[in-house]
Amino acid sequence: MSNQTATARAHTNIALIKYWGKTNSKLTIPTTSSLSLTLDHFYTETSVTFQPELQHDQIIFNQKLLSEKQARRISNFLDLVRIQSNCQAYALVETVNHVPTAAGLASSASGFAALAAAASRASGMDLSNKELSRLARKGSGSATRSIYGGLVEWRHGIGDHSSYAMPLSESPQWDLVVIALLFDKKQKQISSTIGMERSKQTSPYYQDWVKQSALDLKQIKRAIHHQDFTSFGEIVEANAMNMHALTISAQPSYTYFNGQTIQAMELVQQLRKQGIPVYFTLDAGPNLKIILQRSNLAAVKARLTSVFGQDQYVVVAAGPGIQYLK
Ligand code: 2P0
Repeated sequence: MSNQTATARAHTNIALIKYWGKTNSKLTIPTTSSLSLTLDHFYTETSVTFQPELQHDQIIFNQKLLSEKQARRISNFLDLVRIQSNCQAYALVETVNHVPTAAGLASSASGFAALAAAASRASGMDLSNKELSRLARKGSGSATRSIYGGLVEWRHGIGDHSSYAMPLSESPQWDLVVIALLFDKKQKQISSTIGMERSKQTSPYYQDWVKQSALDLKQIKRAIHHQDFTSFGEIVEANAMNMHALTISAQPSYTYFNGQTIQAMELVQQLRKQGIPVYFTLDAGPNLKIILQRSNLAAVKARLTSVFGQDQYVVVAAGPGIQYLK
């Protein structure tokens, strides 16, 4: 096989209806379906070349060569690509992340989506987006959704073939904007993988979460259909809080909130009291994301700037699905 390089860019996504737990860890089959918005500002670009002369995979992450131990999760994923494509060679992987790593901005989502796309192409496969979504899922659950742009639903399915993402059939008319607050760029203490498993194993509310999540998904689709932003926002916020209740109610208990997270939640609540329809969500990190319509952006920014520094937030909007750069 001649060396062939493929380069792909994938954007990260923010879950509006969260994925928090697996029925099958090896295949990353989630306990619930989820819904996300792919974001325009945060992305990963990855190049992959399979090279017969290499003795092991070489992963260069943000210009730094990873040790074999650090590269293990990526190498394990490349093994899946090698099996699927019948390619024997090790790979040179160069990846640049434009996402604050592991601070609840789901860098693993864009990371494994870009890797799935670049590695599958470089190995000679030409996968459909559905097949790519299934492949990315085995790297990281949230990556399943980053194959597509805009609003994306990941149906949990019952196994490898039925668990994949697809774009939502209806789009809202409103111009959705997300303000991502950046309180903490540090690596999180409890990874999503460990956190969600602990919640599933020990939270007494886990089964209630599974039931409520299915209801939330149904109702948010209804809100989108009816162009009802208020219901949309209320469901997003309640679903996030229910997910975070699973962290607090786990044994041992943990939380991704910090003091600034709570302060920002209060600010969102105050804005709502003033009649501005804004809502929040947050993933496995302290960085609150404010969900709003672009028509209210100036008012919300003015209020934010009175409390947080201008370098503490980024305004993002819907972003595209997977892109091949070479
Ligand atoms: C999500 N989050 O739906 C959820 C909601 C955060 C909160 O980051 O174990 O990194 O690799 O499948 O995809 C999901 O965690 O976990 C996640 P793995 P992943 O986006």
